[in-house]
This record gives sequence, structure tokens and C-alpha cells, in this order.
Amino acid sequence: MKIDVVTIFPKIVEAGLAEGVVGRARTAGILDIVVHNLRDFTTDRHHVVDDVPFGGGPGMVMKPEPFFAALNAIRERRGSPDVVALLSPAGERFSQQGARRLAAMRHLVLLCGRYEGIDERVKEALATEEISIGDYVLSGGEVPALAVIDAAARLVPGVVGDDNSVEADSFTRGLLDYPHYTRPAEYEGRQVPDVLLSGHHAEIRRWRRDAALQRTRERRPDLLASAELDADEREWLKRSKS
Ligand code: JFT
Repeated sequence: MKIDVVTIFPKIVEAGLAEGVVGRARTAGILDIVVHNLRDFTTDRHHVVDDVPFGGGPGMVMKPEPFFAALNAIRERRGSPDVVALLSPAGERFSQQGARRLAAMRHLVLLCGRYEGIDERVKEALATEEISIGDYVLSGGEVPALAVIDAAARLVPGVVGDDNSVEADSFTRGLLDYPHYTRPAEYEGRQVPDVLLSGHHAEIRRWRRDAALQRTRERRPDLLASAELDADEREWLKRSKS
């Protein structure tokens, strides 16, 4: 999978992509990610990327020309992308389903801005979609771009070493995860549930399934409506109604 990121803060984005499963997948050649410095696509002496807003008001707006030049360079050097996503608080909410859709693409471009936002003509003429990662206010599109890349990349075959761990993921089934424990079996007076030490694999499976269902009902009942539940799981929820 090819990904290009356009930003005035390439070091933030590079730092977020250098380590962990994404970093390893880049080294392994599974992910071909290039981070572009928007200022390299300016033509003035001072590499200015922002300007005052038409109509007045506070703050600065990102100029369109450097984004157009960056996209032209990406098309020439890297080919035509399938998706050009602009990160924006006004975008469509990103989700696990959105991550799956992007993970199936061959070439993604992510446009990051700062200040009050990017000139609307960048969205109109260059972006195929506008994405928000959630309802809270960040200072720019770099952290959202990292979240989108991480979520999509880990669904690309080979990026996460163990396919089973992606498969077992919370959200892949539409439920929250069960609680995890490792050694020691007792820590600061807190005991790991006996069943997990028992070696009874069928009972462990059942305990985890029930714990995931219980947690999801308590913390995210909204998820249960669209979760993929089998007959046993529906039955457990009915029987254990509290
Ligand atoms: C914030 C953002 C997302 C996402 C892109 C650009 C400028 C600062 C800003 C903040 C509030 C209102 C501008 C961005 C985000 C999110 C994304 C930009 N800002 N206007 N904030 N929070 N969930 N995606 Cl460009």
C-alpha cells in the first residue's frame, strides 16, 4: 500500500510512523509511505503557507497553491491516488468500517492543515473525501492522519504479524475486548481470575465471551445493536440481564 502525507510538520508525522507495527511494515516494504513538507511546494522566498481570511476574522487560513503543487508532484512521482483525504473537524466521522475501506486501497493521500483550516478550494478540487477522527478539538490534521494511517495499515495483510490478533480484535466483531492478564498470578493482593489459570480452554473461551458481552453492555450498549452475535451470545445476554 502506498501512502503520501502532506503537512507543514513532517517531523511529527515521521515520528508517529517510525515505530511499532507501522514502522516495521515500512522497513519490510509492505507500506510505502512518503511524508511531504508542504513548504517545499511554495515558490516565495519565505515559504509562506498561510494568509489572512477573506471576509476578516481571527487566525490564518492555509493557502491553496502549495497543496495543488504538492498533489501535482505526488501524481507525477507516485501515480494517481485512489483516495485524497483531507483531515478536518467538519469531515465524516472515521470508524473501523472506514479503516477497512481505506485498507483496501492501493494509494492514499492525506492532506493535513493547521491554523483555522485550509482554503475550501483544496477540498473541492483535490480531496475525494473529508475525514474527522472524532468530536474534540485538535490543533491540526497531523494527529488525525496518524490515527487514520494506523487504523488502516494494521488491516493490510502482513502489517500485524499475527492475523489472529487482528481477527480477535475488539471492533472486528463489534464488541469491546475481554480483560487481559499476565504474570504474576497475584499482584498487590489482586488475583487473576482462577478460570484463566485452570487450563480449561472451553471454560476460558466462555469466560472471555461473557466478560466481553458484559463490558460492552455496561460501557457501550450502543455497540450491541450492530454487533455480530451468535445464538449463544444472545442467549447469555438474555439470561444475565441485570
Ligand atoms: C483540526 C481536527 C480533527 C480531525 C484538521 C486543520 C486545522 C485546527 C482547527 C480546530 C478547530 C476548528 C480548526 C484542524 C482537525 C479533529 C483537523 C485541522 N485544525 N478549526 N480537530 N479535531 N477530530 N480530523 Cl486543517
